[in-house]
Amino acid sequence: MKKTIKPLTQLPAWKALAANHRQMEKRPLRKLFTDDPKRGERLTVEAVGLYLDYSKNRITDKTLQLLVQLARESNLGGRIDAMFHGDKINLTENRAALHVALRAPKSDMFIVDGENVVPRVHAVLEKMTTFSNEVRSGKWKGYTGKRITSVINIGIGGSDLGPVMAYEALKHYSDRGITFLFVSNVDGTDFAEATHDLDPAETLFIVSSKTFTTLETMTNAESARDWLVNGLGGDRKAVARHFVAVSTNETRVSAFGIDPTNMFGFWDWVGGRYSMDSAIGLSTMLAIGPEHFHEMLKGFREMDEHFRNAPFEVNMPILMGLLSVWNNDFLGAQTVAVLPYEQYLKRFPAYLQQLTMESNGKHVTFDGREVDYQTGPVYWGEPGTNGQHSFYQLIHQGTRLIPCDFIAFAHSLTPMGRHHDILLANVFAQAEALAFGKTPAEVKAEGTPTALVPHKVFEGNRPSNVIMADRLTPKVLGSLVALYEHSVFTQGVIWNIDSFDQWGVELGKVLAQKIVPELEASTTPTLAHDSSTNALIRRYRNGNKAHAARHPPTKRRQG
Ligand code: G6Q
Repeated sequence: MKKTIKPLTQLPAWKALAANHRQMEKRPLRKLFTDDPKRGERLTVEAVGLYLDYSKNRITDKTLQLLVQLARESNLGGRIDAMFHGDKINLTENRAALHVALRAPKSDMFIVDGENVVPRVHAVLEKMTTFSNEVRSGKWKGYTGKRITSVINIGIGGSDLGPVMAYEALKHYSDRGITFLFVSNVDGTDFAEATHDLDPAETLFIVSSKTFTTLETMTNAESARDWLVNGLGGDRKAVARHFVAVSTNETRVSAFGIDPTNMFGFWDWVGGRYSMDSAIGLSTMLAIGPEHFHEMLKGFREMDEHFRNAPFEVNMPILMGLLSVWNNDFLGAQTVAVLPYEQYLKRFPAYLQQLTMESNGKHVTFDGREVDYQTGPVYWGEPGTNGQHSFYQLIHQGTRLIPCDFIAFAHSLTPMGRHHDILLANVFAQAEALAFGKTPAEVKAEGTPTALVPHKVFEGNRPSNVIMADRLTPKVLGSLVALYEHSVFTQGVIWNIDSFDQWGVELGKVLAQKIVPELEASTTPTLAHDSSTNALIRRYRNGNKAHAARHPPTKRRQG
């Protein structure tokens, strides 16, 4: 039953939070920590192998209590139940958002439109397992009888960012006898560079596309098919041994020439950016093996259960989501920096950019009213310590407030001398420096010349979370991703927006489809865009014609 909720800014908890924020101005982090020596142990939560220290946020116990009240007044509990019950919570697309079913054990039930989808999920997992074992063991042979030594995932957005991130994150566990590559950009350079040194006879393509209509993916898949067939003597039968598909669209997969027996399915209730643990993770399973993949699913599942069952006050994704709302809407922070102190997580910020910004970059509520508060912040980041020698300056001493999520592990997967102690010393030091800074008195006491004092002062009072785990395992990665998925959901519920649609990507796609024929036309097209777009199109066409005149096709082929 839909519960009627007042507009967000009319909720009692929202108003109380605004008042609480005014009081907080007088209570910087230095004072909060001095007043409460146990704060750094108290404002923490531990669940499913992850430890979150959120004590360095600009909050008091009262703030926390009000944030939890805000979650209750926003019916977060009801919305969580609706998600897990397979309700069509993606209202604008009239779909369920049931990614939690992707990691359900066989014994669980998740119902969509009256059907338990768990058996279907496990049937696909079993098919992925058989295929992965065959490729990894060398049983699966290419068209000329050679084993597969290179796998290229062709996909974009949700059909790329998760697979790339997971491959990089779990490389330590991967089969080093196979090279994994990811082609997403329609810029031909992406494909050309990926295939540069590869032998088609040993290459397998996974065409990953939920719809199997995405322009970039289909353009790359067609180029891949040409490259493969030409490289193997022109026989199109070779496609069957070198192409598999991950999709929901069997008709289009067949039309492309991929045997549907080599298609791995998923469903419309899996959003692209929530799909890395579906068949979209086929490249991940090929890389790390089915057992590790199942461990990753277990990590997701444990976080799902925690999210569904833990009281709001000790619920890690809910706390992270609420703190993000606080920083964004009350402290006015416009971005969040994600800073993993783990080289294997180098693609994690890019992955989170889609998860967070495509989900919560919305300006109207479910019922189409324009919001009068900020929604999703900009996510960005780089692995530490590299960022320290570049953009951290602005975080420490710039004029903007940038909350940081630091992610660190107690153990390195590649222990080497003192490296890990130095790495971890840095992450702890950064969170400490951001929170407590350095006062003018402290700077003066170091004998700093008076004129330099203002330059060396660190205001501090900059909020951060520190997320720690024992080591980066497949299971921990699953829990970490689910932590952010549910934190994003929590924020979307508070803001009363649809976190599962993405209409904002449509307009550019439609306009590009209109411009392609204008660029390719053999005669000068009539252009009806604005003067800027018209001029750019003309400039491109003129440049191309001049280039073509200088390099006629025959000459280019010889070159
Ligand atoms: C993700 C979005 C989007 C999508 C890509 C690829 O949530 O829907 O990033 O994943 O546009 O779509 P296809 O998988 O259909 O090619």
